[in-house]
Amino acid sequence: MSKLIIASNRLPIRIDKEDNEIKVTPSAGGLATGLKSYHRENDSLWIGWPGIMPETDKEAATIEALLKKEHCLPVYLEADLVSNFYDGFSNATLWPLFHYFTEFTQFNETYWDAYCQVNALFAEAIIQQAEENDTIWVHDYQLLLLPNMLREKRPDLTIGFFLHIPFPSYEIMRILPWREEIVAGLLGADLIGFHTYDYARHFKSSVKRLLGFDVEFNQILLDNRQVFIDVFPMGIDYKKFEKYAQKIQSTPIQERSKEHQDIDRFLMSVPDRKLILSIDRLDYTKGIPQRLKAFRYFLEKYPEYKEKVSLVMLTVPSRTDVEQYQNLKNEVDIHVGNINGEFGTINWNPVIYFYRSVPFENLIELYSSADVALLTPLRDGMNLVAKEYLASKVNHTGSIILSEMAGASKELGEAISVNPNNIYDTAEAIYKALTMPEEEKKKSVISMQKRIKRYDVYKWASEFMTALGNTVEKQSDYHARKISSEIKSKIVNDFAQSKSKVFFLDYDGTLQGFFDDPQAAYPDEALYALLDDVAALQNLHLVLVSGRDKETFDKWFGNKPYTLIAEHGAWLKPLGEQWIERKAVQSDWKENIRPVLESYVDRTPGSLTEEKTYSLAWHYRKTEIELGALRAMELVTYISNLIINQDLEILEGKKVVEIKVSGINKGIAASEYLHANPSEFVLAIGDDWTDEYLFKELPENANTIKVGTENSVAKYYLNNYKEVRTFLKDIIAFKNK
Ligand code: GDG
Repeated sequence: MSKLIIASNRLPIRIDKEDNEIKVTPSAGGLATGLKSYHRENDSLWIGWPGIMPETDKEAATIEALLKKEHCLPVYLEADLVSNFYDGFSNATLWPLFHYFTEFTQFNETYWDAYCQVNALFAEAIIQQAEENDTIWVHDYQLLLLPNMLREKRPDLTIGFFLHIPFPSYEIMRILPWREEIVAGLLGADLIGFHTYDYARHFKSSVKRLLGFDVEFNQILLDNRQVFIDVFPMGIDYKKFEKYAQKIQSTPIQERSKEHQDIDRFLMSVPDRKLILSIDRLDYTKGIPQRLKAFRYFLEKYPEYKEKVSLVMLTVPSRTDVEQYQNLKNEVDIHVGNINGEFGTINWNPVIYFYRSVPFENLIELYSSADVALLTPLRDGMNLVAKEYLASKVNHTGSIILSEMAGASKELGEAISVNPNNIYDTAEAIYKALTMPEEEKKKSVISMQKRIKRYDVYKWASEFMTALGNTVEKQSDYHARKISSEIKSKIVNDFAQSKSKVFFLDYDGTLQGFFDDPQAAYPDEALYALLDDVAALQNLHLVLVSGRDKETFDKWFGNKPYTLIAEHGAWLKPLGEQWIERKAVQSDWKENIRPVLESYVDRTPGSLTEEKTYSLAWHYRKTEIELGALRAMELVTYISNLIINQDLEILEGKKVVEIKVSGINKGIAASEYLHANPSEFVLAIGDDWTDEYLFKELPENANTIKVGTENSVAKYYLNNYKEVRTFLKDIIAFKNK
């Protein structure tokens, strides 16, 4: 049975050395907290950096034994590497950039080299452990190159990737000097998951713009496989929080922990005293100074809350070696000092500030005691604290103020939503949360709880794994039909044994690649030579069947010994004869359509029209990608209304919309040809939607081949026009044997 290997920068436990003693502590942070429950239940192997480099073999053995108990395996990193990879490229380049802090983003070759090196070390460690067809689940921004490194070495593996932080808009992503490498690194995965639809949308936009791959809904069509993109908002171990909160609720006050009794005493010492809670790593993305400014403004505007409200701010030390984090710490210290100095009294500190992490039990005590959770990150992939706070509210009390920039805000629609940069609105939100009627609070807490209880971390992980399994099934259908050496021998054998043969070959995308200007895609010398060799095969007819206009086709192939079918079948040039018009129709319809297409050219820079005998086409290959697709959709709707009751139809090809006389398509043309020239062996190759007509109309025993990875009725697949050329060469070579 295949196993699951989880790979993330940090392991769920952290190894430290204190007074020569090896110590194990649970890792803080969203990923570790969320995923460790799933790991425990699913007998997976977790590979990551334990946070320490052993000094002796004995020490390494101790560390590995401790990790093994937790089903973990270490990737050791030298101190230099940690500094350039972790503090450097991960936290001083990717982290600020992906959270839209371009002013903090550092570009440094040494950081980049270390990042590549560490990703390669992870790939090596995984490959050593992975057996055939195992599943690898890679996590987060520290390992963006890993999926493709694994894919290159081990194509048999099923690879999933989940990004825990936002994926930024293309306008931000394009700033990065290594943007193409990063996006290509991720595309090694079979499935890439994000917390929200916006992040997925941004990623697809970068794929299209940076690497030029086509994206169809949630699939990216690479040359040789598909990558699936989907949204999986991460959940928490809901029951664990709920259970623990219930336990403390039912514990009599005098039996509670010392810390909890301190909180109780503090709240009870003044009637109707309220506690606002905020918990985050001390990180500039979390909006801590803005939050403090908002709280200060609240105290100024609503002086009646003096001595009645305190903000308990738990900030967990994080990335303390990075300069911005040290600066932030100083800034927060100053804000807290100022507020407490200005508003505090002998009996009251407006801000109760902790710069440390607390044990899980104390965390739940804080969640259960707080009247309001004030969570105002400037950007946050998800924000699990919001969900944990709600899960701990077993009495359905409390309210939550949540930044609209946190991924969690998409699911927690009943929270009081704020723009964290607007300190005045945030102050008003605090007032609203404190004065909201109990019934209203209860209603919104219950409805949010229902949602996050259902979609907890187990559901999140299992939905991801199910989706990953499904992508593999979809890929395997494609791979089964991909022309292998066995399929190729079968086709070549049939070919050799047949007395009469015909090849129907599409041109653009099948024999030649795409160019921005369609006229630039003329046949190169190698292609002419190849087609001549094909046409010279005994008992074989070569038919080129294309949507191209007959003039271009005539110029390129008019004197060649091939049959030509142009304009999707409107024109036929049998071998050695003149062009024949297959259907006589009037062309006055063009007068109505042409101005419409011209207006689309004016409004869509980069697009152009093309006129053929039976059709008018609007090409948008060179336009801004989304604008072109949007205009194409508009154009199709508009023209559909114009051509009602006319003998016309619309074809949507690759980056082209074509309006043409109906009853003409490549399939009808090819089957008429076959009727007049019956053949034992039929081969048809095409890449486009319009070639599907060809595949459908041909007899059952025809060898139909789709170029590309989109769904097709064709029997087989090849990846691109280069593979088509090689395939044709192989047939010729066989004959020469
Ligand atoms: C990243 C993304 C995304 C905090 N203080 C203590 C403590 N914690 C635990 C909380 C929570 C976790 O740390 C923090 O998770 P967040 O989601 O809020 O934020 P990040 O660490 O930045 O996580 C984030 C997440 O990945 C998951 O995909 O949501 O957007 O930035 O679980 O409970 N735990 C203990 N003591 C503390 O003092 N025990």
